[in-house]
Amino acid sequence: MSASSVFKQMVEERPLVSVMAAHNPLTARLVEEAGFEAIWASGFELSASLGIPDASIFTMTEQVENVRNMSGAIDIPIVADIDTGYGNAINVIHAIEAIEGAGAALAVMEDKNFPKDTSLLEGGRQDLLRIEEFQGKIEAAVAQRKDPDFMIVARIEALIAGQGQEEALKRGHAYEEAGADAILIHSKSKTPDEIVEFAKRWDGGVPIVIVPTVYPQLTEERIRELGNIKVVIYGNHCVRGIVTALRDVFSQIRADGGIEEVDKKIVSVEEIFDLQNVAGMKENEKRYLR
Ligand code: SPV
Ligand code: MG
Repeated sequence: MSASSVFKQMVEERPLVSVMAAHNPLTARLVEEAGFEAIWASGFELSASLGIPDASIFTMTEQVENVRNMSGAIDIPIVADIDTGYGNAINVIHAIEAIEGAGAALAVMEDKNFPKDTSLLEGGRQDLLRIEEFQGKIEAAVAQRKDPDFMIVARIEALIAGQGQEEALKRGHAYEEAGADAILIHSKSKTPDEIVEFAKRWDGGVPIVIVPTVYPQLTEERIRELGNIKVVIYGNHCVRGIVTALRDVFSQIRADGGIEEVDKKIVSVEEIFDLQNVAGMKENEKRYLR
């Protein structure tokens, strides 16, 4: 079964699919090891890992390469964040061909103008695309995919842009009509109320995807109770976890003036060997090195 079919089947059969961000093969392996069902190839995390803002600065090629590297390292599906599709519908055609070819199982595309600004930034530029133009981009993506199970997720930024529930619902219906297989409704409201209201009012036929970064009170148990939210994406907990852990370890080494104490609490070098699949290399050495 293709990665696209695996993901689509999970959405259809499980109460909720839990997806965690990653931005390179090592972090993708840790996501898989923790038991998440898929990887979120997050544009925010890729940007952060490059030390730049998440504002359409890294290129399509960089995200395609990132997805290709991760897909070679893990067996769970990859949900590719393709931002705005890197331009208009013509750019989307190339983006879908490249990202599917790199091993992504599905793609999420947002209805903002290119170049976009990141969604959770206070005072960020949140210009929405005209509905008809985004419908054209969805239709281009649907026509371009090779695997019919490669889901095209249309991401609605109306709540992020402060345009309200009516606009968000209208866009959801328009995007479903254009062929989207799911909608992602994003919110930067500090409470889950806005998302809960959207989910209750959503009467379309396709499932909902959410990214509860700023309303973490909405647990998986509560999401499942809502019924029509089928995918939860933890958008940036990989890079935030790394920064938290590294600040702790690095400051302790500086404070202690050495690594003796820290050595007792960080993973061993052998655990890194495992994550590098050194054992696989050693087997190959036995077979092929003569
Ligand atoms: C990402 O992780 O790249 C996202 C989610 O698109 S957010 O940063 O919340 O917009
Ligand atoms: Mg993103």
